[in-house]
Amino acid sequence: MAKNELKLLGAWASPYVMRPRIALNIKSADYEFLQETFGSKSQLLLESNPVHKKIPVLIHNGKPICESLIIVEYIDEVWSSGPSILPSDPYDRATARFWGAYVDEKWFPNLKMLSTAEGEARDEVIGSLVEGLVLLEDAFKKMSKGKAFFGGDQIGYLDIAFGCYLGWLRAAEKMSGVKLVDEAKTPGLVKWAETFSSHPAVKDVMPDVDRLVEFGKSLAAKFKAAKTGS
Ligand SMILES: N[C@@H](CCC(=O)N[C@@H](CS)C(=O)NCC(=O)O)C(=O)O
Repeated sequence: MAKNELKLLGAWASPYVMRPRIALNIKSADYEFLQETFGSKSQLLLESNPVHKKIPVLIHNGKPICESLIIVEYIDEVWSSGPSILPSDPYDRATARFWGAYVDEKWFPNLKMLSTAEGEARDEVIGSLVEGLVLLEDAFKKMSKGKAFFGGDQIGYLDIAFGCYLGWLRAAEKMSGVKLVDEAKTPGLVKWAETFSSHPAVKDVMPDVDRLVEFGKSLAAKFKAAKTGS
């Protein structure tokens, strides 16, 4: 049997790093978690991801794979005998990838803006975030078909792609005092978020919300200082 030496370059607070960690847990694959120090990049990271210089990077038998959702797909293909992550149906796969791209390209950037936006801009950001969650609620209804996850009975690609943001979503709610996922508008997502967070493949890698809040505050202070040059 081929050896499977696995190293994951990451950091505890990164939502993107959570993705391969959950995928590897689903496949029961052991790996060495090498955490980068915030604010600096290790030589191994620079060598392994010279294009983006970002985490996560999975190094499988010495070969680097970059970009979190590409890593998740790679894990699913290589550990094909474990529970499937991508749907087997091509249309369902395309739909899951569509919403995965949506959360990364449209939804999460707004969540990041929530901490710095003020006045009317802040209202707009909150409006866009809630609008996005309502779209995701609708996608959840269609994709889950009454089951617990976007992927049906089991955690799948979109559960991982969107669920990795739950820690930061809760931290953002706490820091801003705005409830974004609520029973009235997104009851399906409320329940899904609970089920997802307590899943055995997820619960140990889901970051603590208070720790994220502290980390978020220190990041915001750094960005502010860099902006004002103080
Ligand atoms: N599209 C990338 C995003 C990865 C990303 O933004 N990683 C952050 C940590 S959360 C990072 O490495 N940032 C360092 C930098 O931007 O220099 C993915 O999905 O893997």
